[in-house]
Order: sequence, then structure tokens, then C-alpha cells
Amino acid sequence: MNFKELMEFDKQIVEKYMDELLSINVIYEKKLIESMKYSVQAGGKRLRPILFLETIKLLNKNPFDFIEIACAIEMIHTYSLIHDDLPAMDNDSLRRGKPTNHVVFGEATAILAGDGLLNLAHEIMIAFVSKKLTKNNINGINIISKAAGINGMIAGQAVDIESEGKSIDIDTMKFIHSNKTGALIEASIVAAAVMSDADDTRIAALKTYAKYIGLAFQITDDILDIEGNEAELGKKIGSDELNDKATYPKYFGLEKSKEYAKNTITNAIESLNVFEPREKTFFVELADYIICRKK
Ligand code: GRG
Repeated sequence: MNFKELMEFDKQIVEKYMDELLSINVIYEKKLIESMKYSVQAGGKRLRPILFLETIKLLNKNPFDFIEIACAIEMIHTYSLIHDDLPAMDNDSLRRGKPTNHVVFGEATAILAGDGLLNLAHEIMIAFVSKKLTKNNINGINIISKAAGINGMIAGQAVDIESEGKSIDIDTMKFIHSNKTGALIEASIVAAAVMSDADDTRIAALKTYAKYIGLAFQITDDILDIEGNEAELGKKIGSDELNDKATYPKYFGLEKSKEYAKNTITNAIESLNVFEPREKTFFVELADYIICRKK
């Protein structure tokens, strides 16, 4: 399978398995389950579970043995998007090309749907380790839980919200993005490496790779935001709405940010030197995809 086919294959497996995990028969809380399914099934690139599954494969383990962990990661990601879109946070009305969860189901249900997905993800991970109890499996799910929590994504989101309307320095901006966006991307790769019983050298190499692609992902997201806004709304980089956000283009300008993302990808690829070229084809192509993607 080539890169595109592999991405599609993994995506379909994750989506099929998530459908099964969300086939929950209830009597009273039908709206809650429907709203959880709505956001999970709204599409998305499924980047994090794909990274998880391909890392498992790279390290010669069977990805099907770990599929529920990949789904749990995507559920955590989806919860974060539902909550990020709420009126109290980013107040967005569109996500993954569809009306946001709170627009369809109301704010209270959207909050509960996010809570439900976050908790379900942890239930799934705990059920997995209780069936396959190894030290590395426990360490792996711990890496994912931490990345989603107050030492990762939630910390990044909290500082982002506190910084709204204020001018912040570059280090604060880097803190926000490496936690809000980078932490779960990094955890998807590192947890898979740990759960595959990889040696320390390979775990360290993959961690460095993950940090670089997380950073390049965020810079590219900022660039796409600007280019998308310019194309769709005729907004310019200096407009108030775009300037309100702490983004890489705001600090470095658009062209320098593109160059920064490119150099970051070069560093990501170099950090995989401990792997044979034939082993790491997917990861090299994925690094390029991160900065060439259109959404
Ligand atoms: C609410 C605790 C909490 C955290 C929210 C993920 C997040 C933190 C906010 C999303 C805001 C945002 C647009 C961040 C930039 C990068 C990012 C995470 C984009 C969305 O991820 P993709 O592109 O989305 O992987 P899809 O839809 O493809 O899954």
C-alpha cells in the first residue's frame, strides 16, 4: 500500500471500531449518545490514531491488538474539539464541515458529550490494560492520560484562554501550542512506542520526531487559517480577528513561518536516523504531508 492508501486503510479501521464502541443501547440518555456519535462520526483526518497504529507497526507489533487505544485517542481529541467550540471557549459554529455539537444539540448536551467521550476513552484504556496487564501498557496509557490533562492539552488551553486579548511573548505562545496541540500528537507516537516494548533509543528518536511534527502541524494550522481566511473572506494577515490569536505567522510573518515549518520537518525526518530507510517510509511521507495538507 502506498502512503495515501495506508492513511485511508487505518482511518477506516479506526472509524469502524469507534462505531462499535459507540453502539451503546440506552433507554433514557439517547440524545447524549447521539451527540457523542455526531461529533465522532463527523469525519476528520484521524491523524492521531493513524500515528499510533503506524508506530505500533513500525515496531513490529500487530496494530489490531491495540486498536481500542487508537480509538480512545481519537475520542479524547474529539472531546477537546467539542469543548473548544463551545460559546465559553472559541464559540465556533462549524467543525469538520458540519454545524458544531452545541449548535445541533445545545450547550448542555455538548458539554456532556465531551465529558462522555473523555471518560469513555479512559474506560476503554483501563479495560485494555486490565486484559493485557504489562508495565509498558500501563505506562503507555499513562502517557496518553497525562498528555490530555493538566500537564498537557488542558494546560495549553487554559493558558490560551487566559492570554486572550493580551500580548504574550514567544515562549508563552510556544507553551500554549506545544501543550494544546503538540502533547496529544506526541503521546500518540510515544505511547505506541512504549506499548510496543521499543528500546530507549527508538523511543527517544520517535519522541523527537513527534515533537517536531507536532510543532510543524501547529505552524501549518496557523498558515492554513490565514490562507483560508484570506481566500474565503478576503481578510488580511493584519486583520483584528487574526491578530487576536497568538500564532506563528503573527510572530514570524507568513513566509518565515513556512520556512520554519519546512525546517522543522527536515529535523523530524533526521531524528529517525536510527531506523532503516525501508522501515520509515510512512513516517517520512507523513512528515511531508503535515506541511503540504490543505486542511
Ligand atoms: C477543550 C481541553 C480543551 C482543549 C482544546 C484541540 C484543542 C484544545 C483545540 C482545538 C483548536 C485548534 C483549532 C487547535 C489547532 C490545532 C488542532 C488541534 C486542530 C484540529 O485538529 P485536526 O486538524 O482536526 O487533526 P481533525 O478534524 O482532522 O481531527
